[in-house]
Amino acid sequence: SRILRVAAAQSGPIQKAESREAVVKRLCALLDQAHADKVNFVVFTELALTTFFPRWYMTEQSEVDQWFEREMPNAATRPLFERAAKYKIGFYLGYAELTEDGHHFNTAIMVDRDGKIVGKYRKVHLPGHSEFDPERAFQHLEKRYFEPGDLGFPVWRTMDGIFGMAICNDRRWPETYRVMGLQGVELVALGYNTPSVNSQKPEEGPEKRLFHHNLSVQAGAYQNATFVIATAKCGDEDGHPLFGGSCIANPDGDIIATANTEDDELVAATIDLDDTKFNKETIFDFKRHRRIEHYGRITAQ
Ligand code: CDT
Repeated sequence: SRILRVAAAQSGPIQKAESREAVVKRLCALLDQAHADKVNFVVFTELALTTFFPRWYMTEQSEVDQWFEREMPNAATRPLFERAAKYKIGFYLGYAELTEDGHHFNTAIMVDRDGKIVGKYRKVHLPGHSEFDPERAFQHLEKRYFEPGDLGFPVWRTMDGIFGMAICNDRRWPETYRVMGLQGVELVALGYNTPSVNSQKPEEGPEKRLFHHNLSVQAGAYQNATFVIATAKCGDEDGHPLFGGSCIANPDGDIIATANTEDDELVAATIDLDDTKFNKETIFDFKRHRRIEHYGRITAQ
């Protein structure tokens, strides 16, 4: 058996005016809780250091760039790395990345229990739009501020398992999980910021949206025989509600732990990575059962 104690470290709302330093203090408090609960690996959320800024329409690139990190760790996040390493807790952290050569990505990193960055993922499926849309109740400008990720969906052999990463909208696409599933992934870490209402369909509220979230996470876990840890940033950010529902799904597609609040909350579970084996070797033994001669359309234009 390969037992791990894992947690979704859910974030409550981060207001536009909140500093990185104040946010990192909150994330460190979640690490303290994780340490007290003997957790080995935590998943923070997407864009964990700031408000969900793609809801704001900006025209000045210098204003946009204030939401991005030029290096990681940096002065603001170093206390998080140090505390996690002291506790021997690995983590996933989402943030906006500005590269040395001027590229903008919605990024997540995997940090091992010694505080070393072992993996980086850049969000592939960017939802929303790139120009101000007066028809929407609120904006979702990810396509304006980010470029699609250029690293694919790798997996990493770390912390005694095979780990993968995805970010928010990626969870709705079966291809996300399958590309990692084909590499034997055992644990997918994922952070999200999802508005509680559909900006283009006001009658679609939190209940239906939480259903689609759970459906996507549970199906991805089951169909690829992997654990999935999905962590929200949630609550009311400057008048814009995001739903909670952080959860941990097992390789049978069951949700084994879920959040009760829309605030900072640690959602922990003890898992055995060897529990991925049965489904990987039977119903989802990809080598024996896939029929790729019929799947061409999936990668054709
Ligand atoms: N952050 C993110 O990707 N959110 C999207 C909202 C979709 S509505 C434009 C999501 O899929 O949850």
